[in-house]
Order: sequence, then structure tokens, then C-alpha cells
Amino acid sequence: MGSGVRTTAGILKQLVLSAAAVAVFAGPARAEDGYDLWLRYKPIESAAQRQSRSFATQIAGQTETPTLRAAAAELSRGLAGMLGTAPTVSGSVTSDGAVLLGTPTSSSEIAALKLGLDRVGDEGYVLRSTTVNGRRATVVAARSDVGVLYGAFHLLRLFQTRASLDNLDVVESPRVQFRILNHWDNLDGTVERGYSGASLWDWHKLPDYLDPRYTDYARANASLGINATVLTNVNANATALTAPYLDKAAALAGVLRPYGIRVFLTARFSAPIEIGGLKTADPLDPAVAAWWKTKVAEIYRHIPDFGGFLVKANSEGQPGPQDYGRSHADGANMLADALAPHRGVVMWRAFVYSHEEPDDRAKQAYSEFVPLDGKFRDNVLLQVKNGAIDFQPREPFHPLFGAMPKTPLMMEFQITKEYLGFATHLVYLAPMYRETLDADTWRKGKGSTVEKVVDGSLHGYRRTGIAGVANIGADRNWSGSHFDQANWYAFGRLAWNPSLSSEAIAEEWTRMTFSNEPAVVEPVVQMMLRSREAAVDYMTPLGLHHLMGRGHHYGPGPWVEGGPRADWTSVYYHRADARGIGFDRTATGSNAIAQYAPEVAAEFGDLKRCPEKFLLWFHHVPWDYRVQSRRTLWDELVVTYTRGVQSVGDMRKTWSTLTPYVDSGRHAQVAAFLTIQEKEAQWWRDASIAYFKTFSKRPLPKGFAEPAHSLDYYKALEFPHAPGHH
Ligand code: GCV
Repeated sequence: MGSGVRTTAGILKQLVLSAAAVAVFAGPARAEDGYDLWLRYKPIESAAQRQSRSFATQIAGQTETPTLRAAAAELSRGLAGMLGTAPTVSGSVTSDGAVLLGTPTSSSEIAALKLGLDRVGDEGYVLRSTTVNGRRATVVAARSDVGVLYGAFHLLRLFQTRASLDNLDVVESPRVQFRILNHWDNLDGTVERGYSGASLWDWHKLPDYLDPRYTDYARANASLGINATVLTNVNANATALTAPYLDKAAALAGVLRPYGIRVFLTARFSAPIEIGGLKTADPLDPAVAAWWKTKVAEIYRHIPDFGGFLVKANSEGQPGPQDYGRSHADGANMLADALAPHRGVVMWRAFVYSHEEPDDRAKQAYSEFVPLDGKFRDNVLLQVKNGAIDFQPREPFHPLFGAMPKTPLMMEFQITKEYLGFATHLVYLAPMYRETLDADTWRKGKGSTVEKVVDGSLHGYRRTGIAGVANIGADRNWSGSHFDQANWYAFGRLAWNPSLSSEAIAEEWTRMTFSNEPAVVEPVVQMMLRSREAAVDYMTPLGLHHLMGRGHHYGPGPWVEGGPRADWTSVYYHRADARGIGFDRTATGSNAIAQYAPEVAAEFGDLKRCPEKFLLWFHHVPWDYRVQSRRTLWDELVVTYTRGVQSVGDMRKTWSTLTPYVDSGRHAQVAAFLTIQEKEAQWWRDASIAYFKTFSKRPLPKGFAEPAHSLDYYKALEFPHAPGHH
């Protein structure tokens, strides 16, 4: 679906008020704690306020449904906050400057405008400056209530980012159907790979106590167009499917429903045994299928608009259909059949690999799933991580994208920063998401991008989805750090429109979260845009991957070896030896490149053509090999690690100049975290160089400092209480 006449970013570019028109903030504001996210609605500067004084004096429309009430309440809250006076609320437009909101059903004034709402689909909306009853009005209209809510948030965003509100003519609709968060939250309140405190869901107090935060969570998600959420960890607990927990999930669903958010749960494949008293969970056993049918019907009695199941099966010790000699399709289809009568779907994860399988871990999902293309029921989506290993700081796109034309593949991004410095490192992830979406699979010729696979246009998928592993917890600032809020934001914006640029998203977020002051927007956006590359440089340069500490994944551990599974060690991935470093995935090695289209395989497989950022992902390269800079590989590694540390130092210095513009509470925390990040970047650099030097046996290039400590020092560090590992 087209995303409309003028995008937010386009309007922003054209209409952002000139710097001169924006009054300079008089000193730093009062400390903020980040709770309000990007929905702060602070009073706007005087010049802009003058311009919009005649705007939004009235909110008009019948707001009789919970969702329309939420839309009107949000507009009222936002406008009152930004303009200083609460708008009046009335059924129809009676004064200039009204915002008229609704659907053709809720408002005869909207029906009369004939806005052509059919083109926006079930969740889209139109924003239009027009005249209603002879009065100047801004219309927020949609076919559905939730479309109106999304439109209200869009209008507020224009306000918050100081875009002009004159002559609005916005037509928007989401390009992807399921825009879904995956919470890896456990019933005991812990969060797997969560770095922002305990789980937001207080299962113990549910269903009776509904923490007001649940509503704020819903508002934040609705502001981005996120329309679904999986409440529970993919490493699933069958207890979540028992009646008391369904009551609790139903209570949450009740809070989220007015905001257009549908609830999903993870299904533990062995649940029929664990909570059903059956002897087997074999998907082809009629008693098992019947158990799931009954269970699903029970779930829908609790949650009539339940979305369906997310399933991790036969992966990292989770039970699955292969335990009974059945295929992933057998397992997914059995659950899909139970859900189909209720219009639910199965999101079946493709994240599978086995240590019993000798083949390169990067190849296993493709080998497992491509033969099953076309064998899944209509209501199954296959959820594929962006890369073939596991959310590394940089991975080439997963070879499954483009390779399963008959099975809707949905994207799984990780928002929580398991491999990117937890909550303390400032790493803006939109460039990483973009890199995958922009990658060309070549499956239907040039331009067959992952973005087109995911939005369904390449293969004509009937269902589409983008999932993000949430970084949301009970911390006051939700995401563990102020800048990690930007990753939640960027995920949501890209799920709605996977064509948006990282820069446009960063600019919107910065304006709403910190300030519209150019002295803030420009440097902060620049910091954000460089930050992911900085992390790759100091953690896993030139295509290296999976070098983190064992188990908790905190800090460097390139020396990790042994233990229960080779594919959980670092040495499996970097393969450093006296000759060189890197994983040969060409025809002379694991031949993983053969899983890509021939054009892509030819590029990745050729040492000379392989993008340097993926060099050691696909090739084992001699230490003295000359890279593009004409430096030897070894020297280039040292230079790149060092550059990463310097980039963090630059970010820290830039941030320190912003003291006058950012409230003291948030400024101080970001500053402290940047100091941690710089220290840890140095640690990554030094530990990695100390270790790899034992193979390269070459000196560091002139002028580059030796690691601060011995390799033994780094190897001896232990972090038994690092967060997020359960
Ligand atoms: C939920 C990685 C993480 C695991 C996670 C797994 C997955 O391996 O380290 O914690 O488990 O991915 O995505 O299933």
C-alpha cells in the first residue's frame, strides 16, 4: 500500500521552522526521568506558539468508543501541554482552529467530506486542512477508530517536531500488517536479555491490579503504530496457558485493546504433557491436536481478539515436533489449525540450529526450512532473524529472505541490545535495521530487497510482519537508558513504514525526546547515526562475530572455547590461526554462500568483491592480506578497533557540550553511560588485540597503544551477576 501524498519526513524537511523563529530555551529545564518517552508535550517555544495559537482550540467529533476516546484524550493532553490551554471538546465543529476527528460512521461531518478513505485501509488515516461548517479545521479521519488514533498521534508528532500545520494533506497507511513486540519476559518477573529492570508485567498482581504503566505502554506503542505484542518469553513456560494466567493476560489485553494492540502468547510445544496430562506432544497425534483446539478455544473465551502463538521449537533445548520425528511444518500446521477458526495466526521461528548437526550453524535454518516452502498453512508466518547467526552487531542478511516465495517470512529484529553493549552503550539501531532491509536478495533480479520480502510485495505474501525483541522493562525510563528509547521508537516507525531513513527517524525522535533546538538536533542526530558503526568497530570489526563473553554475553570473550557446544564458542566463529582469521564460508569452506542467489554468492564469495564489512564473515584471510586501505589485515584490525574507541570518545565530548540544552537528570545519566561505554570500548579493543596478537604474532602499527593489561588479565575477568541472563 502506498504510504501517502506527503510523508512526515517530507513535511519536516519543507516546513521545519527556521532557526530564527524558534526562541532559544532559557537555560536547562528541570530534571526529567525519561518516563514520558517521546510523548513529553512540553510547552512550545513562543514564536511557534504564536503561529499555532489559533490552532487546536477545539476538539470536535463524537468520541463514544474507547479508541476514539483515547484519541481525543491524547490530543487534548498533548495540545494542552504544548499550548498551555486545554482545547474545548464538542460534538461538531463550531469554531476556527478545530481538530475534527473520527470515522464516517462516528461523524457526519467527516462522512460529508468524502475524503476517499477506502485507500487508507483498516489502519490508515488522512490528515487534512479544510473548512467544516464554514470554520477552519484540521481533520483526522480514518475508516477505523484505530486509524483515527494513529492519525491523532501523527498530528501531535507534527506539532512536537515543529512542522507546519498549514495545508495538511497527509495520507498514511502501514505497509506491514503485524507490527509486533516480542517480550522475552518470564512469569517470575525476570526478562531474558533484558537490561531495563524487571518485567513490566506484574503477573503476581494481575488480573486485579492494572498498573497505570500498562496504559502508558499502550500509548507509546500506538504512537508508533505497533499493533501487537507477545507477552511471554519464547523460551516458554506452559503455565502461561493455564486458566489463572489466561485471566491475567486477558486483563492486560483489556488495557491494550483500545490502543489497537492485540495480545499474543508463546506456546510451549510440550504443554499438552506439562499442563494437559497427555503422554505425548506429537503434533500428528489426534489427542494432541484436540488438546490444542480446546486450549485455543479457552484462550479465545478469555481474549476474544487474541492474536495467536509465537513458537520457538527445537531450538536451544526447546521442545518441538522433531522430538517426535515430525517436521516444523507438522508442528506449525497443527497449531495453525487450532487457531484458524478464530482467525489467529502462528508465528513460527526459524531460529533453529543443532549442535548435533556438523554443518555451519549459519546454514542450518535455510537447510531446514527451504524444503518446507509451500507446506505451511495459510495462517502461519515464519519469523526470521535479520541474520543467520544471532543478532550480532553486524550480520549479512539471512539467506532465507527471498528464498521462500510461498511462505510469508516476517522479520525479527532485536531491540534489546544483547550483543551491542546492553543498556549503557549508546547504539542507535535504525542503521542496522536499514542495512538488512536495504540488502538485495537478487531473488527476482536486481532490487529484490529484504524490505520487499518483508512488506510482502516481492512474493505477494498475504500476511506480513515485523517483530522486535522488546527492550522495555520496569525501569523508570522504560528502556534502561534514554537513548535506548530511540531503538523502540525506530523499530516502531520502521515497522509501519520500512522505507523511512535512519536520519529522519533520529531527527523526529530527538526533537520529541530532547529538543527542537538546532544546537541539539544536529549533534545528537550525528552521534546516533555514527554510533552503530562505532560499536561494530570496537566489538566485531570487518565481519567478525560472536566474540562475546560466555553465557551472559557481557564484554569481550574471543578466547571462549570448549563447553557443551562448539557453536556457542567464539573460536568456532573467528577461526584465528597462525595464517589468518575468519570463517571460510565460500566453496572451499562451509559453502554458506551457496544459500544466496548466484549474484549475491558471487559477490560475497569473491575475496576481492566481498564488502569489507563482511570480509571475515565469509573468508579466512591471511594476516598480511592488503585490504582496501592498503594496510595489512592485522594493521586494519588494530586501526578499526582503535577508531571505535575514539568514536565513543567523540560522542562523549559532543554530549558534554549539550549541558545547556538538556535537563540535568537526563544529561547526567547519558554522560555517565558514555563514560562507561568508552571504558568498555577500550576493554573490547584491548582484550581483542591482546588475544588475536597471540595468533598474528605481529607488532601493532606505529603509534597504536598496546593493550593496557595482559591477555590473562582479561581472560580472568568474571561477571556471574551480569544482567539479562536467565
Ligand atoms: C530467547 C539468543 C539469546 C537467547 C534467546 C535466543 C532466541 O541465543 O542468547 O537468550 O533465547 O537467542 O532468540 O531464541
